[in-house]
Amino acid sequence: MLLDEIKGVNDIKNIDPSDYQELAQEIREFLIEKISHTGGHLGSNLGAVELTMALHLFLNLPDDKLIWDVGHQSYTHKLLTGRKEGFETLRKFGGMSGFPKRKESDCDCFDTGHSSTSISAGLGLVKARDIQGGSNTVVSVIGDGSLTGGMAYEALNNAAKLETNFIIVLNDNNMSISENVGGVSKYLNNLRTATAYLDIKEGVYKTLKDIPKGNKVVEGIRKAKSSFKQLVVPGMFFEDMGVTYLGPVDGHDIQAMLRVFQEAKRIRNAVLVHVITQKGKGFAPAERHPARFHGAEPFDIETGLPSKPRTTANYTDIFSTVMTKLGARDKKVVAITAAMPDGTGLKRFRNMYPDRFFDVGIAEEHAVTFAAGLAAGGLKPVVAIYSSFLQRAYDQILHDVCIQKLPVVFAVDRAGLVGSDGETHQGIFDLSYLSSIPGMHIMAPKNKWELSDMLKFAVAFDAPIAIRYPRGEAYAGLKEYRAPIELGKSELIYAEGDVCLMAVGSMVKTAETVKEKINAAGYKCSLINARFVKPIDLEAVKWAVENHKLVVTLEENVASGGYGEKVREAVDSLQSKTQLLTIAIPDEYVEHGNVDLLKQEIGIDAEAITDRIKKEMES
Ligand SMILES: Cc1ncc(C[n+]2csc(CCOP(=O)(O)OP(=O)(O)O)c2C)c(N)n1
Repeated sequence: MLLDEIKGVNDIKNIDPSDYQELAQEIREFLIEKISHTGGHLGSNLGAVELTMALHLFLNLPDDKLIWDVGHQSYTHKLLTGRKEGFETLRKFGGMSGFPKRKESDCDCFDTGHSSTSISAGLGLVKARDIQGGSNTVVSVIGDGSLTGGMAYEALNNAAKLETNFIIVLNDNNMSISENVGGVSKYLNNLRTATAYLDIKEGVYKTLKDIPKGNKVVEGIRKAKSSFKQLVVPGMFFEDMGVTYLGPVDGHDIQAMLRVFQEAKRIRNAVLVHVITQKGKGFAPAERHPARFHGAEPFDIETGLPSKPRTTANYTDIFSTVMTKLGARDKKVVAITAAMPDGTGLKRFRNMYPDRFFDVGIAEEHAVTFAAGLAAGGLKPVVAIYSSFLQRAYDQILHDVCIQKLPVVFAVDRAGLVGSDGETHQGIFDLSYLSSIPGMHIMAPKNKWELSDMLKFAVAFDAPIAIRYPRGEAYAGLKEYRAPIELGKSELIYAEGDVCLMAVGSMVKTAETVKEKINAAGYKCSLINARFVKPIDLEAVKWAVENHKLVVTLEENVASGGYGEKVREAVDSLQSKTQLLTIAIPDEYVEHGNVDLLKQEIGIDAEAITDRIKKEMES
């Protein structure tokens, strides 16, 4: 096995070039086998095998710096930097992360997870190099999907002033998670078909480089802005900005990429190398269904089907169904996603009402202000964005939606712990950041019926409102508790005494188990489903403190700025002596791992909560 010869960084340089193809094949087989057990970002990684090999052959890590945008495609990079054993524990608690982590290797020079950051970070590393007199090479690798994110253009705009080398590799597989969308995608499509030009250009450059001072002439040609060039040079958009464009080059041809990278390294400004790859390459099911294999659950290698087929509906399914019903009922209902039609469940809405569906690309900030515009124009926009990605749009929510009190509905999916994607993807801050914005309203459903009721309530509501719901199976318990949703009103589920649990969303289910355990320990236990985190139900808080010895708030959000803090404030204002216990996620970043394990680890599982309550009651 060639792969066995790679024990650490730069070992790939000892492999004979005639064996590169075989090594690529071994890497693909290795990744398919491992990810079939652990789950992970298969498609993006299979597409980037040769690109990563070429970059490792070209660069001298860790002195040179390699930044992976999003970072979900960094598995081959991990393999080539001595982390083969880590794949046994990929994305598991305490194991290897699915994303680059500085704490994991000195070859991971910058942590990523959210898209479109790599050019900014790379430019920072370039400037740090230049100011300190360094000479290392800096490469940022960004996908065509990630190039739809506004931050990438802010960085390109800034990089255009550069007078030293900075290489940006555009890994273009024509796909985001789903089909890439919009003008950028269209533009790249045109460039892809311009391969004939590259052949001419390469030929001319080769000849020029062989003559004395030929390199200078090559540079001169690159910088020239003749009208002829305007007509024939692909990548004019980048070139006009001041970023040299090279390509397109076949991203599965290592030698071709090495030639272009060497050429790119000589250029004394920012240079974009356009590399064409195929998502899922080498595994037929992933080639056929790139969206399904973007982030795959464990699967059967023979069939490509999930090892554990899903039998129950998750919250996204419920959201998806209710959105189609609301779309049928009211022509003013429109839906917006930032490059996640599959993940958010809006694909069905898109299929049924294509004119009222908008995939804006990986552009959460734009998605929110665009929704504000739609609302100002008289429509009822529902923006579905994962909790952690919505963090990006804080100012747009405040400045464009809430100050103007526009009726935008935020469907905040993946709220709470998400598991194997780790720190960057945990949705544990939304209650804090959303509730700090005046004019925002926030709900969280206890079960699948309540999500449906809340969504209907939200669409009829005439002000900014968010519904946060978690990843995974939609709770089907407590079906009989379905009192109509009323603004700022919680729902009393059990009224007993001693301990009162006030739980938000997903924690209502946990609270039911806690209640059983508390009852078994000889205490009475009431349970309130908070429903609203903003505004909170002050009457319910009053009832809780007046009728119990201990009030316990439970939420899957960090403690700082969360529901518990709001209840504490309310209790303080009542000047009550009732004890208060806050169950929340500690103010820390929670790493990757199975969600149940993570909950145990941070003490928000039923066992740990019960123990804490018992201690409080005994004290
Ligand atoms: C801010 C943000 N929004 C959404 C996502 C979810 N996401 C992860 S990868 C991805 C698509 C990236 O496409 P591309 O850059 O072309 O990489 P590919 O997977 O095709 O290699 C998206 C939307 C994210 N990581 N960050």
